[in-house]
Amino acid sequence: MSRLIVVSNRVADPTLPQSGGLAVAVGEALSDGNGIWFGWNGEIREDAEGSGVNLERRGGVTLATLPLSQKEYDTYYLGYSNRALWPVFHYRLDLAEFDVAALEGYRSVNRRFAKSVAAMIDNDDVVWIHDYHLIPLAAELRKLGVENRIGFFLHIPFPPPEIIAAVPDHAWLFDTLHAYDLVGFQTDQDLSNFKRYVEQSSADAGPVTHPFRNGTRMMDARTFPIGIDVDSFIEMANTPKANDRIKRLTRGAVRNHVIGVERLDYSKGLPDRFRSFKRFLENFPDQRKKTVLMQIAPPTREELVAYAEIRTELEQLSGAINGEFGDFDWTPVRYIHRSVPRETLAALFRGSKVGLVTPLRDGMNLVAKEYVAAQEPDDPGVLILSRFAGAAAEMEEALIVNPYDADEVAKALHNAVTMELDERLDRHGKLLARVRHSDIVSWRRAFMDHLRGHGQADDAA
Ligand code: ADQ
Repeated sequence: MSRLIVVSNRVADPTLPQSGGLAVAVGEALSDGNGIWFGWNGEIREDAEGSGVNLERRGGVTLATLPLSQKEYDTYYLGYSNRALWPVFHYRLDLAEFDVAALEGYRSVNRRFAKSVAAMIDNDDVVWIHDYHLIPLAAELRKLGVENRIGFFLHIPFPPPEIIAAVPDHAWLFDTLHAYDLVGFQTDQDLSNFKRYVEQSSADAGPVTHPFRNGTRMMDARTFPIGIDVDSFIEMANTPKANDRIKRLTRGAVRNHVIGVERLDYSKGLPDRFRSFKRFLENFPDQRKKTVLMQIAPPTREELVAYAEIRTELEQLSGAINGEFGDFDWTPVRYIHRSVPRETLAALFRGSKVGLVTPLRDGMNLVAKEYVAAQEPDDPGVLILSRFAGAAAEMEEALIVNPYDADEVAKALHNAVTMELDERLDRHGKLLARVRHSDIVSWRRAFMDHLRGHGQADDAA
């Protein structure tokens, strides 16, 4: 069988448990065929631009990594990927910053990655490129004469064309997507936004066909909702250590733990969540002292102003709620601003009566799926899920909320903490079946089957 070459901004070691589901899934896809995982090693080095690729074997996979220079990190990574594309793709034009140097850095790192990847490709290899950092990579590979099958998966949302219209050079950027054989999105909504964008941008060139044609090349675009490794998460939530943690968590007078877990990112809706929790305490005074919101939000992209601002806002909000409502024996909001081992997360999910997942916009949201997997099947907790998470398209038995509406979220919280066992069992059983149905293995198999050309030609979304 032909080899698989995966390219992503960062490379994770698939043999380390903390690398998470995606790394493990990509690792499995690679070890099936002696594959290579290519990307940045996380280092910033002054001599980066002249340095070669470092090769290491890890559990049947070759990790091929290179460092970035400070300038590349500032322009490609912080500048264009995370100051321009991340906010735009999450519908936040108000936070997007565009500048020519950042765009040039983005293009030049994609060119540098392409040169290194092209040097490793054999004739029948297939290439799978991940996420918004590397959109133009296939186009750069094509320029170097690479004719292999190349796929792209976008982990974050694809916004409506009316939003993309505000991005300088969007025509260049999205035109490069046509260099792929397959482009995958998380949800039908993202796919439909992409199709509308293609239709609008080629309005003068006649009707758009699917698969999309660009000269002699055909690009297929489809939905591949990502999932989790369900059994390994269940196992993690049920170790003796996890049981011990849960006992400690549920000791004392408080009966209802509400858990929130995400990187501290403005797309995750944390200030709105804290305001909704405050509204819950205001509107349902009988729940005070019985309920605690535990929010775990490790820092991310701290060099960017928008991220520093949200940190300050959250600290103020949690302080204000605790000051107004807290008592000697009860702290309503427990806010933890650091990373936590995955096994601890699994235990916290299982020990919490409510999973509160309320992003303002999210590609999928794996935390929602992990919360469901971790629940005690005989006494499960309740998932509250934002309608703006990609996961909401599948997980309709969650309590689906509008995260901007504090009263609605407060009501859902009340509904969740008072829900009878029968209803919790019914909702959880159906949700777990869905999480199992579209798990991480089915996601990567579906994508790889289509990329290798074995997918159904006539089931185009
Ligand atoms: P993220 O925005 O990172 O991913 P998410 O899908 O929720 O969001 O995945 C986060 C992962 O990190 C989960 O596995 C979670 O358990 C873990 N995690 C979160 N907080 C942690 C903490 N404090 N300590 C340790 N682990 C923590 C992007 C897109 C999503 C998309 C995924 C996968 O933004 O929309 O679902 O990629 O495609």
